[in-house]
Amino acid sequence: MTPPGEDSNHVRRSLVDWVDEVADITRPDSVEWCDGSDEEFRRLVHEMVADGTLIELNQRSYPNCYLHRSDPNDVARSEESTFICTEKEDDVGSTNNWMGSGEARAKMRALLSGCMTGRKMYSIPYLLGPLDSPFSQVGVEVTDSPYVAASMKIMAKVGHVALEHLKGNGFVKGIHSVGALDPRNKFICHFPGEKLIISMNSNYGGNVLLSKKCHSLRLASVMARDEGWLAEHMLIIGIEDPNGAITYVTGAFPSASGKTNLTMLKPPEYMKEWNVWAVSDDIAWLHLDPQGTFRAINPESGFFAVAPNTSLKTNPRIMEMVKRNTIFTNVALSSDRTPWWEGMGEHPRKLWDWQGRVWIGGKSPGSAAHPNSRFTTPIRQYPFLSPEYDNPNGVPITAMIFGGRRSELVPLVYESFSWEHGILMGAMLRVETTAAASGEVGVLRNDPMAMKPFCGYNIADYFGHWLSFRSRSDRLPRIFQMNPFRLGRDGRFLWPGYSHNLVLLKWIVERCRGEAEAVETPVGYVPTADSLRIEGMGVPDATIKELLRVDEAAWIEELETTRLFFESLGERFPKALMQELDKETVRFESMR
Ligand code: GTP
Ligand code: SPV
Ligand code: MN
Repeated sequence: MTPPGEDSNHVRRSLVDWVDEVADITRPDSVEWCDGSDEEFRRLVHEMVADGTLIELNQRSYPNCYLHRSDPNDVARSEESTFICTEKEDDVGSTNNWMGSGEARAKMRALLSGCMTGRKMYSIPYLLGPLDSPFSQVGVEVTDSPYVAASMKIMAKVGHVALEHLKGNGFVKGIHSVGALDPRNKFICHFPGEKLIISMNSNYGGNVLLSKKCHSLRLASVMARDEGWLAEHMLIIGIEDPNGAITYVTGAFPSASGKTNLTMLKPPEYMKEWNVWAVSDDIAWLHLDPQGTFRAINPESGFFAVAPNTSLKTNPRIMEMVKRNTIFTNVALSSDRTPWWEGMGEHPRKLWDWQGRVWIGGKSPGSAAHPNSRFTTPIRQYPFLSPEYDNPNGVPITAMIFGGRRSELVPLVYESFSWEHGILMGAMLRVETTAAASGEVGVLRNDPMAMKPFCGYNIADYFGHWLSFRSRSDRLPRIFQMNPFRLGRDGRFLWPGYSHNLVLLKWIVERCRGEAEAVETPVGYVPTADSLRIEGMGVPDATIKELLRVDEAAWIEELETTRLFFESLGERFPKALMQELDKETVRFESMR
């Protein structure tokens, strides 16, 4: 693509000027404008196969699929290197890392100076969201990584289409350089005031596909606060019942906690007459329509999702989808040049693990695929993509679900009493950490609304923003929580999960219609065992009862822990939310 040089449109002009400015600082040998075409993708891939950046997979069984191996020290998002850069620390709050914007600018400028010398700089204009949607946004990412350039073609609408959608409100600017992959100088800096992202010394998706978490969540959440909408770490699905009626719901679960799998759920045998249509597997932008209904769009055009434990058993729809046009990162490679990961099935006799070490006969020590190995696939090729995916106005949301990995305590599924109580449910989310971010796995931590790593401003203000919708609408979605991750005494999952999660979705849909039965408990409306039971489901009644149990003593402790967390958020924490917590505490006390 030639740079849109002669263009008279001043916004396009300023985009080109900005790219020139970055090139003046970073000093690449050349600048290439990406047009997002298949031809360009083939060329990028060809170059990367030639220099070993990508490995071509078996083109008969995996056409147009490639394997990328990252640096072993650069395999997940790195929260300790992620900063929100503003003037005042209080603007970002205690759940974010803060850097003064002046200091950050100086630091980044020094790191960027000449960092692309000897390399090509790719300039990638991208559009997030449907064509001609009032909610879509334009960004431009410049990067010296061809892996990022190729992946961005999958994740966003790249090229002319972005320039055509440039409007008066400008565009988000992103600068990425792999630098020397120096971990001590790894920074992912966000400047909400300038709609600017600078990412240095990483080449891992979540740190470098800047359209994703950096733009669509951290910067967009700030815009959403200022403009009265929501940018959330949420899947969006349409649940079709046997009569063909479709109910749209969103679900906020933390990283590596089941969003993609719920989005691409294949109904089990005993619910064959139902279906789940995918709108988004990771991010939702939600705007109130004039009637007060939240309408959700997916800003993304591709999936960047977890590989391990995906199998024909757990999720055949994903297995089928990733068989073409997919870039795998850090999975293992079988001797027939097909990808392999833990949980896929039988361990191949010979394989190369994610670091390229060969193992023959028997299991590789450690894991063959990295626990956070992922694949990038265009959303268009998913056969059950909702026809409403392209709707410029988004889909109307009836319910929102919060969830996360919680081996104990949290019931399988239940409903909040009100919008405010639902916000409490989301704000209270305390879940086990996963391999999606560097650091220890399985540690309980607060991850309110699954946005701990992604909210670009003070989380106390964020709760206030959620509460503010009450006065703007009387058609707010119902709020639920689900937890398919409870463990039994034997350390195994009590609930079979995956396709069986449709049982929970059915209950949620029926609750919204005033149909399914529930019992009132201090934490919300919990299903009766009967209301979840379906002929053929094969989960023993005793297990369902255990999964629905509200453990009074453990919940009271949870509320106390939550109170400490809320108090740690300081003066800006909304009183109305503390009152919701008080009310829940009183509900338990009055039971005694
Ligand atoms: P991000 O892309 O990091 O935001 O993650 P995600 O929320 O989309 O998670 P994903 O669906 O990719 O699932 C992460 C891991 O959890 C994978 O290994 C899945 O196989 C596993 N998983 C997903 N759903 C279930 C479930 O219902 N039960 C169990 N036991 N595991 C699940
Ligand atoms: C997550 O970690 O929540 C992801 C993957 O969706 S990443 O894009 O790396 O953040
Ligand atoms: Mn995610």
